[in-house]
Amino acid sequence: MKIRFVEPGNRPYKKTILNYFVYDRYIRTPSVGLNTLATIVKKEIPDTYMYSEAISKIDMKDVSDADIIFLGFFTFAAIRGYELADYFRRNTKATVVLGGLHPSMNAVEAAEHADYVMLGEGDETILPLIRAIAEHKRPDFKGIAWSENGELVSMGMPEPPINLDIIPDRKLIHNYKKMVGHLTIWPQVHASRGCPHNCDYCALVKHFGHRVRTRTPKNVVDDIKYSIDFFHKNRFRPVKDLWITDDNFFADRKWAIDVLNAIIDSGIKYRFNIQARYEVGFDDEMLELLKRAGFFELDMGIEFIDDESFATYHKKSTVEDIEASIKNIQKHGMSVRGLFILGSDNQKKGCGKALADFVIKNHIQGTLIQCMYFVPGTPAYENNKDRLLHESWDKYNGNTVHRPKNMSPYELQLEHIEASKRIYSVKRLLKAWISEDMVHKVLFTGEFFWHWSIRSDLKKELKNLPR
Ligand code: B12
Ligand code: SF4
Repeated sequence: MKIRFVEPGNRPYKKTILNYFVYDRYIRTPSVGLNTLATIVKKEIPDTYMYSEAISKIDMKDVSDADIIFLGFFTFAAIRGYELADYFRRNTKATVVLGGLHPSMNAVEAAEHADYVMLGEGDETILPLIRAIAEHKRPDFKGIAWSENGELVSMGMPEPPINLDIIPDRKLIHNYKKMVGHLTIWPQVHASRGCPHNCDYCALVKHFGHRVRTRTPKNVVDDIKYSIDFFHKNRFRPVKDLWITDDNFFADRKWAIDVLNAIIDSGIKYRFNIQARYEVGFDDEMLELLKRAGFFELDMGIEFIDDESFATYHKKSTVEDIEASIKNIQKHGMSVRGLFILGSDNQKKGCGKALADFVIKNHIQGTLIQCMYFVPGTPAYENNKDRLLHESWDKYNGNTVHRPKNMSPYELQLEHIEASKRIYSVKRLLKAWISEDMVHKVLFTGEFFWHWSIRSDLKKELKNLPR
């Protein structure tokens, strides 16, 4: 049996010098989730391999005689995902299966482009599905859905997997080793799944659930070691930075402490960044451990800079707490990257400038700004779906895609551009070179050009937005 995994790219890989420096224009980091599933399958089916359009073209000749083709994607890559799935169904004899967050939460839509849609996480249902297909049996068990006469037949969500101790085999991804010299590709490790919170707009908590499930500290450390080795062995790579991508690493405090101690005890000398809610900024013991383990940056899902917006979307935060938390993290010698949403129902014209002022005032040393969007399956979507401008999913990557309450879509896009322009001004670039440490000089320079490319895309979209 021959199995191929394919990760569609929002902007499929194209050979260009820009790939070395500019990250978002050509999304570069391959999916850890799909790589995890390929690793599980490879243990039973030797002829298993993966292509990610983040880093290479798909070898269509190789994929064309596969027995099963699995495609996995998030919302921003859904249009390309469906295009590839349709192509494979037309031009190969393979059974085409879609999975991942977007197909799982939009099964009715996804089932129109596939033989099967896999719901939820897939780790424990993928091998039973392969066996059923091999035996020409209907996979009528939890976690599988398909379309029959235009209607969705769904077997329901599967139980979330508990044993997550799988180290993704990076060698299974075509050309990955060759591409790790690029600065825009970095090692990633995902150590836990699930979050106890309930933010209205969050698709992740719908997909992974409230129950926090963790990998053993040893397995996490082994993955970190392997990942660092994969990136540095026989490769020149000056930048050392590994991203722990968990949505709420600190939700299980005891486990988080065990993982940090395991990193320290392992003697790994590397630089890490990690996603975090603001509460960790009040946990001095955790901050000290993070610093000792080599963490230099906390990526904080701040989202809004006004308490009214937090209340509207049930995000348990206050601006006062966030600012105090940032100060304490900085006091412990780490920097903060802010992840923000613009365009809440409480925001008005001028929110772009206000966001930039907040970032500058609090010395936030990196940002990701996203215009508000609502993903099917979330409470925010149910309450606001009639306000979405379209379902061109490839534009759900920072652009305005909804009608904000207090400004027009065009105006919101301008606010996003304004925030980015103020934060990443030439004046601030020069200032970074005078006053920041070497790591942040380099980071700010990279982000300066990255935001330049983001703004150029945001400007292109302006003509399509209602004024
Ligand atoms: C790493 C990451 C990135 C990386 C790489 C993405 C990649 N190739 O995977 C980079 C930095 C490039 C990135 C960029 C962006 N990202 Co991002 N990113 C993440 C992050 C933090 C971790 C992804 C991860 O490793 N997850 C862990 C693995 C285990 O989960 P998984 O991939 O979902 O896979 C599991 C299951 O879903 C399932 N599965 C997956 N595929 C398949 C396929 C089959 C067939 C089956 C059966 C099962 C299956 O099995 C896996 C194991 O159980 C997620 C948050 C998150 N927790 O997922 C956000 C996330 C994916 N990003 C998000 C966003 C919005 C973006 C940006 C648009 C941000 C921006 N404004 O620029 C950009 C998109 C850029 C573009 N080109 O358009 C959103 C997407 C929301 C959505 N509805 O899709 C997320 C969910 C964050 C959030 N808080 O909402 N991102
Ligand atoms: S805290 Fe983060 S991961 Fe948890 S529900 Fe809210 S947005 Fe989602």
